[in-house]
Amino acid sequence: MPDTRPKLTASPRNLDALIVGAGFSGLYQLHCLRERLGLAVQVLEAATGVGGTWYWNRYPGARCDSESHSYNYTFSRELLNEWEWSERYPEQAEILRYLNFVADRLDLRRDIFFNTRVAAANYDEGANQWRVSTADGREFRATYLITAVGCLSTTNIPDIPGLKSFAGDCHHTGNWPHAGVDFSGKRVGMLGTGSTGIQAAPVIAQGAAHLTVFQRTPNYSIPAHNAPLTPEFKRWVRENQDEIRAVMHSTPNGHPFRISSRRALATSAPERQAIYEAAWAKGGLQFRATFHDLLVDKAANDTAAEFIRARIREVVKAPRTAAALSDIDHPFATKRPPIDSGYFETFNRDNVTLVNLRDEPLECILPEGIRTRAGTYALDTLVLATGFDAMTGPLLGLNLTGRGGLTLARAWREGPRTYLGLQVEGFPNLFTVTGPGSPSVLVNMPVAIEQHVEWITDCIAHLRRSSIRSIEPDPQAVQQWVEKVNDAANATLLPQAGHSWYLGTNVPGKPRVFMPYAGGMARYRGICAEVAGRGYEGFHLTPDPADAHKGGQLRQA
Ligand code: NA7
Repeated sequence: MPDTRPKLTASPRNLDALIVGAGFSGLYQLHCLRERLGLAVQVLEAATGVGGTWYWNRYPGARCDSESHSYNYTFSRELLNEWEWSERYPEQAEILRYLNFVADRLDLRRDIFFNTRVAAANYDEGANQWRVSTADGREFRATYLITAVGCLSTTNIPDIPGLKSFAGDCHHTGNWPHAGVDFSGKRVGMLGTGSTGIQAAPVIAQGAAHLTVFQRTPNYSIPAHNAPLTPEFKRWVRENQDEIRAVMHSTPNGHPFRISSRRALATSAPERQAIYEAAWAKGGLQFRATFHDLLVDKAANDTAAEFIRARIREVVKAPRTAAALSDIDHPFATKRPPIDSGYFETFNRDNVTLVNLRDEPLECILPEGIRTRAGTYALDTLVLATGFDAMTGPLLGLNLTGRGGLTLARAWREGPRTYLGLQVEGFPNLFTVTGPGSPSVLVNMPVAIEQHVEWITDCIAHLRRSSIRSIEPDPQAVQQWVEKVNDAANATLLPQAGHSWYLGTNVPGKPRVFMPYAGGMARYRGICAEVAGRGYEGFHLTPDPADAHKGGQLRQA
């Protein structure tokens, strides 16, 4: 790629744009603002390297649930041609290698401050600047502040009595030691059976003397059937990049497979069974794509749910364990559906025990282990696969203060309120990549990220071209978008999970709001394009004072 880099025009601490986070979002945002717009831009990153969620989540079995050929940037032909994935589902270390490859290839590191955690960010209205202070006492100033902090980066450590008293090692999966954890000869206890616990259990069981999985809520899981990619498949990917991208851009979830137009209940029972069996044999998230109505019709969903429950009962030999694992009471895919590599089979091992916390609730953690109502389980190592304060947690953790001293915590005290998941009223020139109210976690993330980054880049280009000082959403547009997000969720079964991190119910005291936009990525992309096409409809654009005579404040509602 030719080096078309502009020279920095501002001091590193008085920038055009500041990006928080050097994961998938931050890296691409840096590239776009620096190379396409020629801005003075820096990234602040708390970690010592790039990677974001893939830097921190190094737990055993950590792997992406999107198929590798769809889990990369698609904006650059060179990047696509120069990288080759090795497995159907890339493991954490390979994704981290990929993001390091991108950072090197695009020469991004020179504009990233590592080991730099944002402590607070305040909007200075007079200067029209964001003032960002870091935990080590530095200050940066920038016209535009872009959060690229990911949706699942604030760990959720449960408030269990005695947790701190545990005498052995205790690790949250989202903050895993870089040196790894040696489980050999250890009695390991794991809390949590979401996507993470389901990935980790089979690998921990192989290395530990004993693994006890403490299950509060049973979960569906579809076999991943991970495998090395064949030379033929790799060639097919290389030769069909445009088609693969076109499919990812046309589907509601950004994955490279289409959702069938068949309806489960309009299909005969034997045919339906055959379709589920074929999807089970193929594995992966596309199990959800077998029928069009699985996420909108409870009776249709029941057919998939019952198929999976029956598979669990077939696989797991001990009847009590099989019953505890298959007694799933939320509709299929209303929580993030995990895919696994031998999760249910793991419970057939002699060194694995399932503790059903519905039968014997967890009482406390002791120095020597976990006590439930039925007794104490002695443990040497505790693994917390207990998830994240999703979507809002990473943003609230930045301690943002907008116009007039309004904090984000106050603005969102009843739940996140955004326009398109991209901007927050009262926080001019702040952009939130994959923010709440955007499809984000319901979508293959790189697809959602590329769309957001490109939209933000085009928006900033427009602001600068048109001498606009600041952009901020109108209250009415925010209200209408919040209603749209609610309506989109309510048109599906997603809220029927009752309890999920999509709804924020996994964190005590968090407002119960369905946070991502469930209307589908393709539709959302169209909405964002229309908004921009109509001169940023629903945003309030304030011209530079020098241009104020040209018409004062522009309201694009
Ligand atoms: P999840 O999906 O939020 O799962 C967390 C798990 O931890 C879930 O099974 C919880 O049970 C369990 N949990 C949480 N707190 C406790 C306590 N106090 N006691 C017992 N069990 C507890 O997080 P993951 O990391 O698995 O996945 C997050 C996303 O990352 C994933 O969906 C992918 O998108 C990537 P609960 O269901 O709350 O009863």
